[in-house]
Order: sequence, then structure tokens, then C-alpha cells
Amino acid sequence: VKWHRAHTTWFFEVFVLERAGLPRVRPEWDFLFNSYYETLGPRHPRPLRGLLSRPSAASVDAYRAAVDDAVLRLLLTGPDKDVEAISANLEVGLHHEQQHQELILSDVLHAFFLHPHKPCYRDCAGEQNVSPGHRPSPAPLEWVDFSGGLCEIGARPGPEFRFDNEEPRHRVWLEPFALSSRAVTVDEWLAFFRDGGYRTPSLWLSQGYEWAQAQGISAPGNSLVEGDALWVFSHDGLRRASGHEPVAFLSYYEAAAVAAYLEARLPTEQEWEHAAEGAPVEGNFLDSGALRPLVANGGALPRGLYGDGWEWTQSAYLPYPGYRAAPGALGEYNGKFMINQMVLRGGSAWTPQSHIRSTYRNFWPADTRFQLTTVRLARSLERTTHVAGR
Ligand code: AVJ
Ligand code: FE
Repeated sequence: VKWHRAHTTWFFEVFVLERAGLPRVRPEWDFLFNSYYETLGPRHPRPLRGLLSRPSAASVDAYRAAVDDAVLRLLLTGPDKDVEAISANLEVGLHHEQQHQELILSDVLHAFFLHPHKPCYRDCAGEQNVSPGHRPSPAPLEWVDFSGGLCEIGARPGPEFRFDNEEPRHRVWLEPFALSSRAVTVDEWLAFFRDGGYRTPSLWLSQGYEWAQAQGISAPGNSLVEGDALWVFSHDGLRRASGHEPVAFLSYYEAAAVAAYLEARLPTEQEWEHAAEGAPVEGNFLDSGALRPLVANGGALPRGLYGDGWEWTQSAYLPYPGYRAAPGALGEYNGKFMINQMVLRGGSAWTPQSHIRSTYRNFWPADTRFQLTTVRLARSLERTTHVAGR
């Protein structure tokens, strides 16, 4: 948590204050809190971040206060020049900080999960945070049809914030497809598990099967199987999962295998965006306070596209046609990661609602199990079949 707070503060110091020609606050901390910007020099190795016993949390508080103060003064007086560029960097800094808010929650949960006592982060009563409207109840899986055709994907030109990886908007062709009305449930995952899904190579991608064997994986991340039940860890502690809640913390490899078991596949990011474009950005985000996926009841189908969990897509994280990384160090923000990662969509119960939009592209490697991920199913429809949907 201390590293994330210092790093987001460092981001404002470098990309806003220094960019505006103001004096540096803590130049001697660049090595510690530069995450991955080669342009800005060498840095502390990522796997060792959690071992930074100095500076203290109190020094990081003071650092943050000093940078906040300088940024506020800059906002009041305005920079001497480059107002546009500095404002743009300030805005990126705010969205960057929202990303790290989510990373703090994922790191805290995973660190507590690795603790033998499985301590809870907050209210240890668990279920108390679930409102009656969200009490688990059966949610039959339905299929929502989309006729596809010529569609547009990516952020429209306009003043709203977007990361560079959401641009440019471009045309794609979608064959008819269907999305599941809800995410895959714990009961569905348990059926896969009991049927020997983790030992059935025909369901798996080769790399995924090898990974699961080598790592001894047979349950989602942040979870335990005990007898017949799945126990899932949340910020409220370890809890026996309801069969009807979305199964969370599956890697891409497992998500693809479970989809195959359920005679479906994962959606492409284009299918996902096309389906989500018209829907209001509403759902179980950080703002609800639940901090975990809930059973989606009511509302238009497909349910729960936004919030609850990041939905794995079968799309590799690649540049859109015509993509151009921003100039300078901020060009390293997204573009250089466009290899060996998969796109996730829709945000999670750890994501601030104001952070998400239909075009938002998250990305993680296929073996990731500490982010709040869920599984949406898709199917291809016959072109000759009458398609009633959108
Ligand atoms: C988009 C979540 C994969 O964690 O590296 C944080 C977000 N980018 N600081 C990451 C990010 C720069 C990014 N993810
Ligand atoms: Fe960062």
C-alpha cells in the first residue's frame, strides 16, 4: 500500500510538477517509485516492492501532502506554458491513481490470503455487507443474441478521458454471436471441478494445461476447496461461497477451460464492447462497498456486464489499427505491454465506477489469479439462423 501511494504521488511529481518546471520534491526517490518508465531511468525491481521498509509510511504521507500542496498551488496560478499538456498529464495522473486504488485492494487481499490465519481486512462478519436485494437466488443462464455485422469499436473523438489504447475508433465485422445473461457461477465451476475438469486436457489450451499441472492448480485464486464446497476469500474474510454467485479469481487459462466445459467460449473484446455500448455504466463497483461480485438480479440482459468482476475476453491485448503511443515517457504507459496479455472488460467490485466506460481495456497475463476476474460466456451463431437480437 505504501509503495502504491508513493508511486502515484511520484507520478504527479514527475508528470505534472516537473513538467511545469517546478522544483522536484523527492528526486532521490525516483529509483524506488518509478514503476516501469525506461525513459526516466533505472528502478527498484518490481518483485521486491513489498520489501521497501524505508521510507516509512509517515514519510510517504508527508511526501503526498507536499505534492498535493504544490499541485494545488499550480492549479490556482496556472503553469507559465504548456497548459494543455500539463492538464492532460494531471488528468492521466487521476485515472492512474484510480488504477492503483484497485491494485491496492488486490494486493491487500492476496497478501492477507497468503497469511496462514486468513485475516480479514475489514468487517469480519462477511455476509452483513450483502443487501437483501442481492441475496443469492437462482439465476438461470439465458443466451442473448446479437446479429453483429459492421460495428464500430474504440473511443469516439471527444473531450472525455480515454487511455491511448482505446483509440482510434475503427470498424470491425462481427459474425452473429450470443452472450450469456450472467457470469459463470460457483455451481457451474464446481460441476467442472467434480467432473475432473482440471485433469481433462481436451478442455484446455496446451499452455494452460501445462501451467495448471506444473503449478498444481485445481481451484481459483484466493479460494480453497474443502470437501464439496468452495471457500472464497474477500476483504471480509474467508466465506463459503454461494453456488449462485459468480466464480471469481480464475486465470484466463481456467476461464477458457470452464467455458469449453460449458460448451461455449469467451467473448472477443469487440463482441463485449458491442454488447455493452448501449448499456448504462451501472453495476457493483467499488462505490457499492461490497468489494466482491454479487448475484445479478433484475435489469436488462445481459446482466452484470459492468462491475462485479473483470470479464476475460479471448482477445490478445494488441494495438487497434492506427494506434499511436503518446510521445515521451507517457508513451510507455500502455503500448509497450501489447504482447502476451489478454484483454479484460467491464471493471470490478474494486474499480471506481467513474473509471469505467464501454471502451475501457484492462489487460493481464493469462496466468493472473489475483485480480477480481469473472467469466462471461459467448457462442457463435449460425449465419443462416434467424437472429432476433441487436
Ligand atoms: C492496466 C492494471 C494492467 O497494473 O500495470 C498502473 C495499470 N498502469 N500504472 C498495471 C497501471 C500504470 C496496469 N493495468
Ligand atoms: Fe502505475
